[in-house]
Amino acid sequence: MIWFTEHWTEGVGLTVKASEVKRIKSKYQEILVLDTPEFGKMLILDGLVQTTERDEFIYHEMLAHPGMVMHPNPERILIIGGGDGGTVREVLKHRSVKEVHLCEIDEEVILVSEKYFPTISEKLKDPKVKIFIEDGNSFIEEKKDFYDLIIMDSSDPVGTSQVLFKREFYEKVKNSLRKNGIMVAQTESPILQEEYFSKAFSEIRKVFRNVGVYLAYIPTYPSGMWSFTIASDFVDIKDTSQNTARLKELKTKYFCDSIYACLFSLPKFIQEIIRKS
Ligand code: SPD
Repeated sequence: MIWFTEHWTEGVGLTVKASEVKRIKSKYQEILVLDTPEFGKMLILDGLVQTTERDEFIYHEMLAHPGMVMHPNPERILIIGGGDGGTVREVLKHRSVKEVHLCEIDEEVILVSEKYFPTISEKLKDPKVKIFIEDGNSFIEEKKDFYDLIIMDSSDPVGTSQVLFKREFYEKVKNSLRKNGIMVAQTESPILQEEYFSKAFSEIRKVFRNVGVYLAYIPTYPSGMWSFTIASDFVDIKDTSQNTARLKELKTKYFCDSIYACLFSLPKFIQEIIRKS
């Protein structure tokens, strides 16, 4: 048994007791799989927790479903990052989906997930899924007016992921969306990573006409309070009274109609951060 700590800030961290299952040095990062009594297996990239068997559903459902439900008919989906497959699994719960493209820079993440996280990666071999081992920032340049929903399932804004939090990247995302297209990105903790959160929001707002922020509570992510930013030029994302029949059909454990109805209800201090961004 070891004690693993993810350092959330200089003075705060998450520490878990675990047995080490696998440690791999890929071309891009160190991949660690731990087995913990409370959270089951945990996937860690360069010392940062990406997902755990116990709470992954919260993040993946909340990243995938709000945008999928808001879109009038989501057929072609792009996921950037997300090599563990959790977001793929969630988008495939929607009957309208014809094609899912997964663009992951590090093939090792996919291989590790297929081996150690079968319940998360279970849909990666679905015939609707096409996997591209590429840098999302370059991949997206070649696809114009193509996707209905683009989901940024990136790791934290360090190393190769930094570029995915910048205005130039969001411009490319917008060009790759069809009319009625929607983009959603994980945008870090508004408490412990306020600067990243606020910067991502302001960069996205420079590019898209309609932008909204919503939250979910994820125990193994810094502070537990996690933000997602969703944006579109043509869909009125703030109107969560649309398409609710589709929502009721979904088999989920966290996302539900009452969460959707008040998706954009935010604590006052977050409204304030957004106002100042
Ligand atoms: N600090 C954790 C942020 C991780 C976001 N991406 C997770 C990928 C899971 N599919």
